[in-house]
Amino acid sequence: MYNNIIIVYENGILKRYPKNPILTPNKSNWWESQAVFNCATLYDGNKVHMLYRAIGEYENYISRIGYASSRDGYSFKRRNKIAFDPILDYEQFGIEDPRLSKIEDKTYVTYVVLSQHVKAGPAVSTALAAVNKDYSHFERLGIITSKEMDNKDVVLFPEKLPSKLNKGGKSFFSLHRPSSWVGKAYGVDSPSIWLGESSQLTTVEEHTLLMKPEFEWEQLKIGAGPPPLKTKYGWLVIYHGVSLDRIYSAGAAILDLNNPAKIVCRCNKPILTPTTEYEKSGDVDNVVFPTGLCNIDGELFLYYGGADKVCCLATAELDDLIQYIFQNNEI
Ligand code: BMA
Repeated sequence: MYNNIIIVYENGILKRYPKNPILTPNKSNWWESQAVFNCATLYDGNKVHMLYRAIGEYENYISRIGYASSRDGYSFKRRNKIAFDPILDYEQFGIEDPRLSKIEDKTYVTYVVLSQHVKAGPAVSTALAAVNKDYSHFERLGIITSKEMDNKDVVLFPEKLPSKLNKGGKSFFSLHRPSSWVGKAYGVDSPSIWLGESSQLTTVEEHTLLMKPEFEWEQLKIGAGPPPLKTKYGWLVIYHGVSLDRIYSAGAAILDLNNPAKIVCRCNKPILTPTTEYEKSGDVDNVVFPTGLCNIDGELFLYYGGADKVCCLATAELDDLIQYIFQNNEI
């Protein structure tokens, strides 16, 4: 029904940084000369640390990861050297879309790997690495999704939460998007966001369907954006939703603080949708792809990829965004 129509969605509550994009390709470094996008961020109370996906050539389209940091959240200083390079077998076709979480005082990055050993069948998995304090060393902890299927958009909750598996205990939780878990057996018609529970960060033992596409602007598929952010209202989950005509927008929901399987509130409108030139036109057109979220003194900084070409920023007061989600709640 919507196939041939370009739908223009109303824009949300976030304000774009007027000096967007905040990072553009750097022609003097071969590895980031063509595109820099989909950046992970982590605020340590002093600095915003950023890992971003970088493309240096279109022949093989292999992604690498660069590092940048900022004192104010707006202007970023980049390191010249590649921060994280695909060197292992399972990374050999690239490492993409990092997401940063701090858990029990350690920094972790989940990242998409395109690997040879899944190339004959599914091609996309997610791996985990622990990151040292100055983001110069990545201790690889292996692939954390099942090798039998494509699974990306994996993000980790920053703390352990009450377990469903082990009464009275606590577990690690994650969000993930198994592409093939679609159909009657799974209760969904298109790729959806699942909640994972586990006793270790490197495996998932229990899966619960959390959110499936509900609205026109996310009808094709949805996937988690940045790791959930703890607020007094619940876990703030920002995700991407893709329409049938392949417009990528950002959506938002709030999960119960002690039971992340419970959706408190879900916004029926996108909170940000491609509108500007740098979101509408790039290596893949019409893409807003959120991957980083920081709360800096009550102001939310949402970092996102624009059209698979540049890194961008949009901000909102935390309370305003929460109010907007409640006002447009569909649950
Ligand atoms: C997704 C991922 C993202 C990308 C988006 C839009 O499937 O590959 O890295 O930004 O598509 O092309």
